[in-house]
Amino acid sequence: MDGTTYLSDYRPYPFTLDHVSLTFRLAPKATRVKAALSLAPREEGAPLHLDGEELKLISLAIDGQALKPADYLLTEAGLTIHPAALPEGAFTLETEVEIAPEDNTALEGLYMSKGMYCTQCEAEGFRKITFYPDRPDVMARFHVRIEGDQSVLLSNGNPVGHGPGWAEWDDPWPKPAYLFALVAGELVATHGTFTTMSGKTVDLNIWVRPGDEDRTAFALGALARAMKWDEEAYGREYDLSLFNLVAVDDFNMGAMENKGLNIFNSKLVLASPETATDLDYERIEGVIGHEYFHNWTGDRITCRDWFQLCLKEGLTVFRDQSFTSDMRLGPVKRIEDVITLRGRQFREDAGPLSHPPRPDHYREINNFYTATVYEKGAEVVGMLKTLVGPEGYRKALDLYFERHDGQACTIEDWIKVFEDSSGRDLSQFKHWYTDAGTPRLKVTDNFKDGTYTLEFTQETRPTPGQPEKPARHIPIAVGLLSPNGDEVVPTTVLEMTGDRQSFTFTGLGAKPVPSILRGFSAPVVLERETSAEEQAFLLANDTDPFNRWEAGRNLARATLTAMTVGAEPDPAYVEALGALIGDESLSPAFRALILRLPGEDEIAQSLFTAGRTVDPDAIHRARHALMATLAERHETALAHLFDASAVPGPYKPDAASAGLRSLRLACLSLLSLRDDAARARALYASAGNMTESLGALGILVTVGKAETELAAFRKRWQGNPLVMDKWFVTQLSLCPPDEAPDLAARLAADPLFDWRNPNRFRSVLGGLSANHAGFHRKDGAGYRFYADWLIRLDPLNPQTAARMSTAFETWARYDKARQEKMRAELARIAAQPGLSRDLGEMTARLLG
Ligand code: 0A1
Ligand code: ZN
Repeated sequence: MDGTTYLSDYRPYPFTLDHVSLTFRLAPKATRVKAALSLAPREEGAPLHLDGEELKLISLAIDGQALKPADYLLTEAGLTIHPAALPEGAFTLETEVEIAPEDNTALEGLYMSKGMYCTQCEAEGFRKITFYPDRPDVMARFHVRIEGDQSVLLSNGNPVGHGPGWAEWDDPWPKPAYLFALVAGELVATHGTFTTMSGKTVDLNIWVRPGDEDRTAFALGALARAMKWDEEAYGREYDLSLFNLVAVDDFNMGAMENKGLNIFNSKLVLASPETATDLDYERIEGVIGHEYFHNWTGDRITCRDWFQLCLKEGLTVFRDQSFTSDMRLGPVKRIEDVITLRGRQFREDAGPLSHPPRPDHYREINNFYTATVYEKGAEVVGMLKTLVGPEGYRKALDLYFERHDGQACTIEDWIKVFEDSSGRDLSQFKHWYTDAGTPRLKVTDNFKDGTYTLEFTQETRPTPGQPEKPARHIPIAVGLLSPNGDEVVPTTVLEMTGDRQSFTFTGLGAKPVPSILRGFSAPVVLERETSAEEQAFLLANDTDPFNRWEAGRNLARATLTAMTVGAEPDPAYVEALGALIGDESLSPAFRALILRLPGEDEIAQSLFTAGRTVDPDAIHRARHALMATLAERHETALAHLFDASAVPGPYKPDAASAGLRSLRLACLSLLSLRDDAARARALYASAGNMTESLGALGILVTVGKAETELAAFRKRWQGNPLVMDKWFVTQLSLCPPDEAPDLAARLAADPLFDWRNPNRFRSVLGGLSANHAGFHRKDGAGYRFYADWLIRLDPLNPQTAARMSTAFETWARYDKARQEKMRAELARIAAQPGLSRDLGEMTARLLG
């Protein structure tokens, strides 16, 4: 395909770049950027190519001598200097360009957000700032001078001087350009310090716009906890004496790990009990951890090229998941992570966008910041840890840091570290990185004369461009329970390497009940013909919390899928759930998870995987009917639990309090089907925190009784855009499906819907697509609305438009009529004149 980049085409850059000196003279419409690059050729006679887009070239010189037009070629993609115009040996290239941050609506490169200057350079945004070898394997030391009249002027590394209207920064650590950052604005800091394990003091600053500073305390604490955790869990110490973190309101993604100057979407920094939910608090801590952990896994050791993205992202997600697991409740965190993995990555892997964690070609790299690279990438790291054990893992990581510090690495380097430190051959394991698709693991069992046999077969369906699927190396954690509920074989990791493989357990008195894939030890779909009684037994008795929850989930999924074609709710499930509601030995957070039914998209996904009809309306009705049955059957117990799980005292975001609130709201969502939403209305009226306000509001929306509360919420929070995002999402995602497309159109006309802001845009479009039956309304109104807005956003912000287009990735699941409507919208987008490369690549792949 035209404009495609291939992994196999990788060549090292033919020059070394030791040092960069940048001077910015800031102005909204005409910022001047001067750059001096100290370069030296690594091979004879190579032309010097520098990336550069949307730059107005003002001047160009080598060693102080201006270049003549015949010395270079300037194109839309960059600047190439002919070899004949280059001196022998080392030289300094000086450029000056002009850019217009105020006109930068793509939010990539240097742009403005509410009057403040900020940058986003990953993956290829630096080339919109200056001419440069914008590739991660070129690592240089940066010196930055900023001239501007803002009170705060920040860049990476250490401050080396400042005066009225200027500041200079020096970053001692060589880094690729994607980690460059600059911020200038009227900002205020919440300040703290952290003493590292070797006794060094680090200054910590959380920078926000004036007025937001009372919502920064949690972020500051989270940063200090992350720093401490990385020392304890990985032996990694921070390596500068200053760590700046800035919140911006206009940001395409969650946050960015720029060296010493992290830039965050403000929704992942700002939190107070009145404005943030428990989930927001958990995410803020997790993302602050994530970006901080990148300092070692991303910044000190970076990626050779963008195909290796999961080298930093998979590992760093794995690290942030472990951090949250240690800060909160480990088993609950694991269940949440698997719900996300299945909801996003399995869905991606089952459709036209399926790709390996390490892809081998792309048109637009920004389209590969995916659930597969991030979440599946993290699962692959988790499997490596399972295979070599916790000590083997630590040994491997120690070797990784020792061997590769300061380098730009590949997945091959990473695997080699595990091979060298463990002595194992991981060549088959590597398929997890290079092959797309979710393996399906079938299992049958047999018991004879005290010997129990588990037989597994694995199969991965073809994915785009990869028809052949060699067997994967799969760690399968298994435990066996005796019929009376005792564990007779504790967790054992079986290693499957063949297409079909058996494992035996001897000396058993009776046929055991197997608990397979404990802790979700591999990202596969487990297929096992099993009875509802056996799942209920595991739900009651399994010692592995993940599989205990999984048994409940299997029961719920099975009964829901049967109900979509007219079956009654399975009593085995309804009764088993009743037993758990009141089980005080289980944590409230865990019980809350068990009480929450699988979402409609998850049910659709499992029907599709099983080759069955996916009818969004039938799924919606089935889910509602099952909730009504549970509510009726367990009303008394739920009411009791609702009363008993009120959290006394002022709001605290800790895991235990959050677990109680989550359980209480799970009870409330069922009880509201019995009490005409009286309890929900009362809770909304009395709630002193956003978790309960929003939880109650969502329940009222679900039962169609939220009019007064929605109006009151809007009135109270209209001045706080981050809170208003919740208002948009909640009503759209939870309203009766028939109403969703029309409501979306109404909300898009609300003056508070500032569609150019990515958070706002996502709140309305994401809210609609989260309403499964609403988005898929038969008449196609949901699809049309959604496509209209992608078309509108694309010329301004292609990256966000392209990301949001994944709402269409599931078209193959649905009936012919819906398929045709979805594809027609994709074709309509694809046919837009001037469509961006981002959205163009997405629609082409989505259409297949
Ligand atoms: N590296 C960041 C996320 C990020 C990725 C791409 C971006 O623009 C295309 C922006 C941010 C992280 O993993 O947090
Ligand atoms: Zn990351």
